[in-house]
Amino acid sequence: MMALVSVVSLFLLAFFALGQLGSIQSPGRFTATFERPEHEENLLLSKARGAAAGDKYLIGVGKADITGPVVEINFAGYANTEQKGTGVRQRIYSRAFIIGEVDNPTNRFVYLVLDTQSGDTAVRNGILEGVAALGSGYSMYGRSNVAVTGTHSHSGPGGWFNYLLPQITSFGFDRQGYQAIVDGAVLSIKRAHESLQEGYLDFATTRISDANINRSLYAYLANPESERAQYADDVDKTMTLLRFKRASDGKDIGALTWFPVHPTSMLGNNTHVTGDNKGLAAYFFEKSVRGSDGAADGFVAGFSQANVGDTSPNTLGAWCDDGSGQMCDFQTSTCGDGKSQSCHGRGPLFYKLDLGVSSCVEIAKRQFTGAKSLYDSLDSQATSVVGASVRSFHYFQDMQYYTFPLDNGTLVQTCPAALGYSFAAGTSDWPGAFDFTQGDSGAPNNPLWQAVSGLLRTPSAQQKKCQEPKPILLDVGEMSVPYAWSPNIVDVQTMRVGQFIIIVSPSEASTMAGRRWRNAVKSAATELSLTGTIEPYVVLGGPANSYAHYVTTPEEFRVQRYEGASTLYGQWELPAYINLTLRGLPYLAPTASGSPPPGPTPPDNRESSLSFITGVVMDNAPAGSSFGTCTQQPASSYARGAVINATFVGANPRNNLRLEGTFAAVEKLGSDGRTWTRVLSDDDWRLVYTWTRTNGLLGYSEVTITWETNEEEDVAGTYRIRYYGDSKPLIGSVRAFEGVSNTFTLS
Ligand SMILES: *[C@@H]1O[C@H](CO)[C@@H](O)[C@H](O)[C@H]1NC(C)=O
Ligand SMILES: *[C@@H]1O[C@H](CO)[C@@H](O)[C@H](O)[C@H]1NC(C)=O
Ligand SMILES: *[C@@H]1O[C@H](CO)[C@@H](O)[C@H](O)[C@H]1NC(C)=O
Ligand SMILES: *[C@@H]1O[C@H](CO)[C@@H](O)[C@H](O)[C@H]1NC(C)=O
Ligand SMILES: CC(=O)N[C@H]1CO[C@H](CO)[C@@H](O)[C@@H]1O
Repeated sequence: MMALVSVVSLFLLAFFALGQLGSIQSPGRFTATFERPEHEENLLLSKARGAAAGDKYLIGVGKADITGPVVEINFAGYANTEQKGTGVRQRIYSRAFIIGEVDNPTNRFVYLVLDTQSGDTAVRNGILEGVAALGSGYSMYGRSNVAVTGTHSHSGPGGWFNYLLPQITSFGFDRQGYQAIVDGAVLSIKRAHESLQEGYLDFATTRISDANINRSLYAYLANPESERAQYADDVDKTMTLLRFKRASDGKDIGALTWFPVHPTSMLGNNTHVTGDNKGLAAYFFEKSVRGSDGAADGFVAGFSQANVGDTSPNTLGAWCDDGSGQMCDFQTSTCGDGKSQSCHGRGPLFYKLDLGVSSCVEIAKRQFTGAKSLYDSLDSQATSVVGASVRSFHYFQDMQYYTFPLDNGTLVQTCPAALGYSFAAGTSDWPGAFDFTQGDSGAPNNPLWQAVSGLLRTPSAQQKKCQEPKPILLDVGEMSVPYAWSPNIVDVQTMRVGQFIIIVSPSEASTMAGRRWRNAVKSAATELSLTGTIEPYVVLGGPANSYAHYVTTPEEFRVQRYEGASTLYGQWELPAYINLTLRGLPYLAPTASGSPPPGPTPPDNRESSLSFITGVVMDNAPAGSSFGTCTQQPASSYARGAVINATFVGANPRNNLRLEGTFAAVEKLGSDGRTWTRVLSDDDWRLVYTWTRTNGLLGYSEVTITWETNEEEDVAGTYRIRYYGDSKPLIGSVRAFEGVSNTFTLS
């Protein structure tokens, strides 16, 4: 127990990473059904008909701000307690896509894409309650037909998770950030609902070769050779784009894409909120079609995550930053010292030592460029969505000892959730801060961890056996004191419009796990004639609805790298997920009505969660100044390409999140010499807001607004920088204020 406790504290610093202890076993026999490999799908689609003119659906899109506290709260994703927000580079959003039958309002679904680490049970419950509170006009939306997916961004505030384990690095539950996500998601659904109109859907695919690589190739190679031989790549390179086109004037109202790549371009030492490569790709896309003839005002682009598990945006591979000039060890992702700490994945522009910003722009551009050129050629190559029916199903499944047959008839079981040893090491996308094989050099100063670390338990004999060959580090599925640490109950959900089927996964599926799952759904859908005589097309989105870590193939599981160690429910998790999805598929038949039994309700920890997150005490302006006073003015002139700073007497941005608004703005002087127009806001990647507490005792702080200008996007002119803040006195209510810099010219 003691040894376990000291080992276990290290997981705090490494949440989503690569394995440390590889154990090789010969791959088991492959059992899932195969269908057409990816490259053949492309051939098939390229032969398809021209755009639109499929069946008519009710379609709607909406987008809303979900940016929680941008300072002082730990970021979700890397599970690094040190990584706390200091500002915002780009606001984060919920994007809602609604698809329904024209005549029957109950046959409709909502697919949400949140710029967050994942979906979540607490957040999902909040969203469902919020939508219900909108009134009877919204009664068709509920548990069955709302999918809450996250892009898996690693660069936004955490603290909103339902379960204890991912709350630990944020010192517990943060209601403010939770509420921001819930309210924004509800608003995005409301906007999508209000925009519902008749329209058409079509889809196509493209190959994006240079935006992802496999960060766990060693595990991937454990899959049978005959299976691997069916695919040209060791990660999926296919992006699928689904277009929403309104019937009234043929304009596009939205595009929804699926492509697998970890949004870990922004590194574990970045402290500015962004949507990482997916959020930025969406920003580029929406900007590029805004004001164009083909797109409606309010066009929304969603960049949804796919089988992301073993993918990395660090396309130059994983290298040892120890002066050796070597790549990390292929099997263990360690360096010469046998540890993972100096092993870092390198993004395409890693040599720019800017916390991943440049690589993030590059990986976002690669996804955006692929999506945009596909979008521009849809009229000549898209497949129309046909088959007027829309269906979805959802039920909860307890994964503790779920017994089911493999394809060869052998009965197997899944297990209560547990994380293996390799979970603690981190991945080459961001290694653990300590090497756990060294033992802990001192538990981080974390009040929540101090409160709960004594509650760790050793796994039961049944659990140990069930999880083999995973050596259990954290027996989270058997720990429910003071409340559940990790989900044992998962959401099983799938949606269908015409021949287009969306698997909604609570776990990050590895490349091959995603392929097997899609293939199995495709053959079962064909067998059940779910899509009539039209060939089904299947995508997988997630992590959604809850966060159930990873799902690998059984062969990859046996290797126990990070992804296998994070496959919570044991080696048969993937075949179980496939079994559970197939169980629900009959509910997607055009003639089907009703839903499967709802299953057991997962615990809702919103009221019971611990929190050691302290609030804002007070803000003060130093003598001789007031809030918003510009203390460091920009120079009087700059050439485009310059970085422009203005610093103000500030206050804590947690006093008011300014949702749908902005903390920072660049204003441009009009040709009349009098009127100012806002040209950049928190929405824009190149305008950065940084908050620094300069004196905690007296409540002083400062805000620096940084404009990274460039030749391509900025025009010459006269500008000024504006800061919007809100201060909190020790006693009394929060007050809004503004500050503005001197004017300056850009040429
Ligand atoms: C069925 O497949 C599993 C997994 O490959 C294997 O462990 C089991 O022995 C097989 N059972 C039979 C009866 O072949
Ligand atoms: C952030 O981490 C990267 C990767 O280790 C490193 O190259 C960079 O210097 C770090 N930046 C800062 C500001 O610490
Ligand atoms: C899934 O498992 C159940 C047992 O839990 C079994 O009855 C059913 O046939 C399986 N379904 C498929 C499609 O394998
Ligand atoms: C601008 O401000 C940022 C944030 O405080 C700082 O990191 C950067 O060094 C400043 N740049 C210049 C050119 O002053
Ligand atoms: C981490 C790793 O080994 N990644 C490899 C994934 O596959 C590509 C080729 O497809 C290699 O170039 C990468 O090095």
